[in-house]
Amino acid sequence: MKTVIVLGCDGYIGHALTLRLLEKGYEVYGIDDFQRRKNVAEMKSFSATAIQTPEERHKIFQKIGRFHFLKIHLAEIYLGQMLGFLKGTDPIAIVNLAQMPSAPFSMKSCQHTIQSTNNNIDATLNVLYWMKEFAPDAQLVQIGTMGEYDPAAGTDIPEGTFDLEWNGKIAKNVIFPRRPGSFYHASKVASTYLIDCASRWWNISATDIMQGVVYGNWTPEIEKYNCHTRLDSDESFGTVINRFVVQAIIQHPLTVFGEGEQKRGYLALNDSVQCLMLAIENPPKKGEYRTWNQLDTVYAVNELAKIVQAVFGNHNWPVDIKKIPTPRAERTDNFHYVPYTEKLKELGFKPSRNITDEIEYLYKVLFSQNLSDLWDVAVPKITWK
Ligand code: USQ
Repeated sequence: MKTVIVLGCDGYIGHALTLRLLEKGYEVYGIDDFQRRKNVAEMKSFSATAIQTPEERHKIFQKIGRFHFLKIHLAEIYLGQMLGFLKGTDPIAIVNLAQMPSAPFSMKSCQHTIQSTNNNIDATLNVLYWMKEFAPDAQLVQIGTMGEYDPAAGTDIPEGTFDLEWNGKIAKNVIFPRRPGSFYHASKVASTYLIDCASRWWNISATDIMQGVVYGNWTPEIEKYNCHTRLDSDESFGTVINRFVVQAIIQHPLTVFGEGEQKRGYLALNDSVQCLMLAIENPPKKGEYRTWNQLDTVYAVNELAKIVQAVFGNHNWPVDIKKIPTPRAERTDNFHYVPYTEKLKELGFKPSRNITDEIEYLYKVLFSQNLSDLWDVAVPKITWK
């Protein structure tokens, strides 16, 4: 039986990935400190899907397969506890989803910036040191973000590295320039360089994934075990499609930021999990640092709002769209955004969920829930200024 360690197994993607791994017969060691639950409560929000307590989740996991759990804050020097928990394991992969994933949350105050960057950078360093000593042959699968790049850079966005031509000379495989859009995104840029160092100095194998915006809540395992992952809609932890769907349910106008022409790459939760499994099951060569862009389709925010409006319209459910000033430091006009996504396709990635079907699914899951209290978290209050 192969072992995978999932850091952040209680989070939005970590929960869905843990279910998939157990269903496929992997032994899973999960670590989490329930920070996401705490941070969402701090936003005075809650998951729109009804989710189980950690204890209830663990019972479900343990019915499916071999699941072990440790509650620990990975950004602290903890080695004793973690060593005891993972002693004797021989993982093929450590998937690092134990990250504070929100740009707005990281911009809320100095304390939130430090909390976010400390969590993301120090946890990554701890994991790298642990791997160096105890799992040198495992692969690190790290969730980075497409937001490490400047979306409006003006050039196409290659997958991680490129050949830099300067003054008539060419440097091969240079890390493509980063220009993060928040302190959260900057913490992921830092992790990219830390992992690249560990790979060059310690021969650690790593897949550093530049992931786009994930949305939705369906995976076959979530359906089979009736075990939803969370679905946030507050300004910090709700990604835009999830926010728009919840706003539509509570009949709040969809909050398009600025002109709404800003483009990003999106992928459904089930496809994010599919890609992570491809990374786990197709490891890089020993000591290789590889990176790819993980997304399905590029949309402008205006297009997303219209798609949500149309799906709800089919249910005779009227939805308004309202443009509000963007609270972020971002371009919201129409710009060139062409990220390459060849590497995942080479590994066999085929999108499994269409955006309309996923929104339709969310409508069915959510429409009977009482979500009116989420009205108060619809309009953003955190600004970059
Ligand atoms: N947006 C709106 N209205 C809203 C919320 C967002 O117009 O009510 C717009 C934003 O201005 C932005 C786009 O939608 O242009 C995406 O925003 P988001 O909040 O869905 O996503 P973002 O802040 O970019 O972060 C999310 C995840 C993060 C991940 C990132 C990938 O929270 O963990 O790294 O997506 S990417 O966007 O490619 O950097």
